[in-house]
Amino acid sequence: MNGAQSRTRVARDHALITPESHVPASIPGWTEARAITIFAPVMGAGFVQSLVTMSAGATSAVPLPGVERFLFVLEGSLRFEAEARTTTLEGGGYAFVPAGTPHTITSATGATFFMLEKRYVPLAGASARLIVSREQDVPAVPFLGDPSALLRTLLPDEPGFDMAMNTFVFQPGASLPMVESHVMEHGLVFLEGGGVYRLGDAWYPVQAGDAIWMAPYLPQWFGCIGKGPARYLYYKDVNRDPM
Ligand code: UGY
Ligand code: MN
Repeated sequence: MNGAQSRTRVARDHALITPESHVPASIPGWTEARAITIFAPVMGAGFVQSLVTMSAGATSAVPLPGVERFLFVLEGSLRFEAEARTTTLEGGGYAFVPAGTPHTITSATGATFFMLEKRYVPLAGASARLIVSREQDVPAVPFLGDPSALLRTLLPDEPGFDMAMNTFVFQPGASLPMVESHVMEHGLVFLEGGGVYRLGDAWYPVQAGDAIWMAPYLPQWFGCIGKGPARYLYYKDVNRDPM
């Protein structure tokens, strides 16, 4: 692909952002860190999805008031500190930080991670809590009974949580069992392998590093094509009245 070509596509109800289109920028309040803002409210998404790279010695800042944060390490190592506990997070390590919870993210040697932030939607009598874990420690469940499509639910399905973050692993030839269309929106990143993603009436070849935004009700389907499995991480808004 030469410099005048890109697989990136941006539509009213979906977007595919591929690595050759990435433009990094500094993040207000952070040091030694750069982020590519992959999706943001300015395009119609209800969240901000970023790809953050920390250099050695980097430090973070807290999100805006009322905003919750999820991060998932792709490469390298970072130090996550919150509620008087420090954890080293490496590939597959993740943290969910409820809105208003003080925390710091630093890296002594450098790290690249997925970050998703959204304005928390409060619910009377319920609250979210800090989660620090690893994808490797979460049980994989066959999706709608299909053992060739395994789902890991990284956050608790409790009323206090208004977001789900899941990973999916599809074996070659496996697919979503139907064309989904639902009120929830998605922000997604391919971690491994690839295939074909149907977004509305368009069909896109996709691979590791690609990111997809799907607006509410966008018809969506994925089929894993290739010699190895495909794995993606995705966000979904959950547990709130759509009215
Ligand atoms: O949870 C979901 O809605 C999921 N099955 N969607 C997707 O992978 N596009
Ligand atoms: Mn879906």
